Amino acid sequence: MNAPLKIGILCHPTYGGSGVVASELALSLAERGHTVHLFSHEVPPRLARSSGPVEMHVAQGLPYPLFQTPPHDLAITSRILDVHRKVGLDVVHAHYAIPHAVSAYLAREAARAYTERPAPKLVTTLHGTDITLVGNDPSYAALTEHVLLASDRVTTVSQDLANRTCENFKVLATPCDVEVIPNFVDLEFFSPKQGIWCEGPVAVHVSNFRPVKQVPWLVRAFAMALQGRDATLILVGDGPDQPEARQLAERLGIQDKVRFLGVRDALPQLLGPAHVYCSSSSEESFGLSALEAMACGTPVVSTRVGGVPEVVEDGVSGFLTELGDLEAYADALARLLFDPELSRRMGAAARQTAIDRFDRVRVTAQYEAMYRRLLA
Ligand code: GMT
Repeated sequence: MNAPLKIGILCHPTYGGSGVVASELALSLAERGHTVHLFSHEVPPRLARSSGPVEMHVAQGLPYPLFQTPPHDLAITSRILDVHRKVGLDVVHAHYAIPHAVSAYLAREAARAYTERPAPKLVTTLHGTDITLVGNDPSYAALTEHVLLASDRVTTVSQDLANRTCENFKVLATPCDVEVIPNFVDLEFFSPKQGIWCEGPVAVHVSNFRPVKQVPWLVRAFAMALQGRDATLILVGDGPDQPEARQLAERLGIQDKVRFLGVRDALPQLLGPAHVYCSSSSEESFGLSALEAMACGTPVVSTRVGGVPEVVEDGVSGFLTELGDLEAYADALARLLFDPELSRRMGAAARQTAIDRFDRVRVTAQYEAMYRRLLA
């Protein structure tokens, strides 16, 4: 039998997908008997709602008048070193390259230089905007490239993101040495459920309302899909584009049909009873919220971008439409909103896809196998 591992995981403590995946992975690895330490500058919400045996290290750094904000990425590095010196980590696994791959890289280098234990292996998992918008920006690109090259393993959450990583960072591309390990879902927590409180057809969307999610565009498409019929669009989450989406709903005269719920944890109760989940992003490396909806038995309408086609099968578990094609998107939305039998059938196929390809237990085993290969 394989000995349990000591694993350190770094992530952003947000409702964003990378923090969710990292927290769920930490819990799932702990369930398999490993000792897991999670490092962040706050407790991630997905960890907070669980009672799992993951040791949380909140590292914020000392506030000091010289700093605009305390450099918590350095505090995280320092905390990893403390833990490594005490218990000896086998692996440090950074989620989202900036700044976590850098924090983890510094910790590994310091462990190599100063501690008597073998240094931990460094794994970096890329989630999307960390290399498509942030890590490839000239202000970070050189360092991102360096830490990707220096990682013992780089993984991405979709094949599309692996391709884009190797296009953006050519040093990784001879041949492209990036492993694809897809995102996953807890099939017990995200399962078909009742619980919605509004009458009639329901479309639901969950996001951080950043421009890349195109929420105002979604409100426009929903208005177009209605054509005088009754339905509700439930918007879960919050972020910079929320005021614009709200104003647009008012301008289009559908403010009573668009409900802004803010950030919520009761996602299965909101996703499960909906007739359709809508994703309208201009870019999406995977689409974790869409997968969570699918696991709840809800079909998806999405723009055909990034890794989404690796998750949603057009015509089977939902519909994919070309980016910018408002009419096609509105049409797909209307088909699922106003045809309960189609929504039920595609929803069942969506749940089956989640079971067959994105089961949390199976994907966690893939991560564990990768750690063991590095340590062998
Ligand atoms: O950019 C975001 O939407 C948040 C970001 C994150 O890292 O928190 O999400 C990315 O990672 C998720 C988890 O792997 C993926 O499901 C999302 O598709 C991806 N977002 C984008 O690529 C825009």
